[in-house]
Amino acid sequence: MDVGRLMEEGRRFLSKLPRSGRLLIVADDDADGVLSAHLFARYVHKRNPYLSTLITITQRERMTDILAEHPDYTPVLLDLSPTPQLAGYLDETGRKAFAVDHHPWNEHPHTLTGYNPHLLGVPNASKYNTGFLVYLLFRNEINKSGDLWKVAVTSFGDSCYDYLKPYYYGLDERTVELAAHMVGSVSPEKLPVLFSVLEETKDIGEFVGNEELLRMKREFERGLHDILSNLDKYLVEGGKNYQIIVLPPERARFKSAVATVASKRNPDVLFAVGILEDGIYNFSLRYQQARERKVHLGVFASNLGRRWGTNGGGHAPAAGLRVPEDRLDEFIAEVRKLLS
Ligand SMILES: [Mn+2]
Repeated sequence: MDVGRLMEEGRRFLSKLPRSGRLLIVADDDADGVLSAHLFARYVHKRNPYLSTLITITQRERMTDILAEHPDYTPVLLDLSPTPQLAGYLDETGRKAFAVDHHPWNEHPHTLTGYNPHLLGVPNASKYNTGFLVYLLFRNEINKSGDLWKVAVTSFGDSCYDYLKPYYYGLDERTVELAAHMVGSVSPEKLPVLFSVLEETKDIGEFVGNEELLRMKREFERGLHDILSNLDKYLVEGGKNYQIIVLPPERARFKSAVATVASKRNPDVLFAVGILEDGIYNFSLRYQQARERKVHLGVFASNLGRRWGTNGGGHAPAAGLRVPEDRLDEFIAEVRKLLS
């Protein structure tokens, strides 16, 4: 069974981690990344008390800079697939790194030890989200400490929740959803608040009752609603089955939520929602009908990222892609071609 194979591979992965020294946990800035970072740091430390951990939440294209800024740490990437830049950096420096991830990998530098179901050829590998993989690594300790609800929350937005439900038997689904939205609403500068709440709460009931996090969630929802009800204002180009939307930089934190919600409301439309920063459009791509239409946004994004020397990648229905400002028309033409 696939989960059995993943557990076995997880044991091998853990045995390769250093027993002492400093770990730099670099995690994606979404609910799966943030909660995985919290769980990984907490349980790797319980297991190896001589390891110290530092958590950084970031975007994929910033990874290499962050590693270079912390030369004395062993990096552990969570929910982030290696970029060509990172592969070049690791190959050049020979620096050892680790990664727990469920995105398809196009790069695999030889000094990177990965724990990723895609590397094992497991079917539907993307659905074993990073939170679930971290759970497999530390499951005895997580079960004992009553932290299983955090694993459930990581998986909520990652389309594997239904599949993983038996593992979370007994949790109320609406409460898990609320907790996932609370995590997803925290702005980057407020992440320390979230991490301290996660350290201190003993169960999901206490977590969803946290007033400060609930206030952040309401604020986020107001902003999201405001954008979604004025989406035409941000439309750059649209056809019958695609919409290219560019939000102003001050709305950057709403980008992926706008893409996800808009595409769930219009499953037969491909949404590209981007922000222009430093001459590059950073797009979130979503297409609910990707699988039925035999479209893989992750492959699409990774090919274009390679062509333009930027970054792209992800899953079939959800991916990220950086498009140089002067390639916007070419990008739109590629979207049309993909859907035709
Ligand atoms: Mn994920």
